[in-house]
Amino acid sequence: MKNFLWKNHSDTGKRTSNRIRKISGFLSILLAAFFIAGCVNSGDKKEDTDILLGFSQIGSESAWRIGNTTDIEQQAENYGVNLMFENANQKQENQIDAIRRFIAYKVDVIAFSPIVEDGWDNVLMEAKDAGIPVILVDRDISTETEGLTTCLIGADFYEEGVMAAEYLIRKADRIGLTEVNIVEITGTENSTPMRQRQAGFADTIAKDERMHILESIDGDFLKSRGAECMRYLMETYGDEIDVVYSHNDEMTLGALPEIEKAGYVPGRDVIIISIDGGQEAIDVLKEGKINCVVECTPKLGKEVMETAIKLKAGEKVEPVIHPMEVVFSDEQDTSKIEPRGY
Ligand code: GYE
Repeated sequence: MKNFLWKNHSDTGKRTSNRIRKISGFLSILLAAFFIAGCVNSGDKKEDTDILLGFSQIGSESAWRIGNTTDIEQQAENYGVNLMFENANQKQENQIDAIRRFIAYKVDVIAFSPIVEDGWDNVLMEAKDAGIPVILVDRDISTETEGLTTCLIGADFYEEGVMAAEYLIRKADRIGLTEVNIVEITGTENSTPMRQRQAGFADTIAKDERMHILESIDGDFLKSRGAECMRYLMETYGDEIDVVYSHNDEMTLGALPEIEKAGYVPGRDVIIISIDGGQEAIDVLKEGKINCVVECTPKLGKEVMETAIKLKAGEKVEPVIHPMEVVFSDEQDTSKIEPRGY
């Protein structure tokens, strides 16, 4: 038996110990499976009932991402799926290496959240040649080649952008704005949520003549970048800014103190619209410093496990699964919002 190739890129002590538990649990399951397989049929790589799922996560850039990792780990446990988990620390090359390790290890199913849309053809062709089905989780890829992946389990980001814009139009009506100047802080360039949250929002405000985008700037889904972007935007546009549309909570939470430092009250002087709906942002919505948060749920683990089990059994799966999502805003009684769990 070859050495176990699983590298642990995790950055928190808690997760490390969970993983270590999982590694040893997983190793014993695997050894038992190899033993049984060796007795019954030396050609089998493990027991038929066993599912081994390789999952390559993007990183730990946000509360959303950490919630997504936790959910994948919990649901793998619930469904009795053996998980080889790899954290790519925001680097596409780490994800490609992880997928190659999954192929070398002959996992049953590969799942991954592609950090950006381009550049996956070669490695996915290798998975296809090895006969390993691939599930896209959370984000999509862009490719000319058919049949590299089986399905996509993730949010409808275009619709999230539409919901953000529709909220803004209602808000502008309600408070009687005649001109609305917007700055947009976008997520990681060439990632699916960045592209579609931008497009859904732009297409929707295009129907309303009051709306103008002063500038869109790349905040990479990071809190620190959100702060930097907002500092620059305040210096450049100052009180021209009526609205900040930020593609995730992390960047929003980074941006808010910069608005305050410039002497404005977020939520009152500047309309703040965010996406994700993590607990921290919802708490700030309740305080009134954020006006609207479009939900994007990280809880995709159940669908991922059910799909992996179907694929292992050779069954057909839905090509696209979108979770249901809602909008939280100052149009509702925010004290009634239930704890978010991420
Ligand atoms: O909005 C952001 C995260 O891909 C939906 O990635 C995900 C996005 C999420 O880092 O917070």
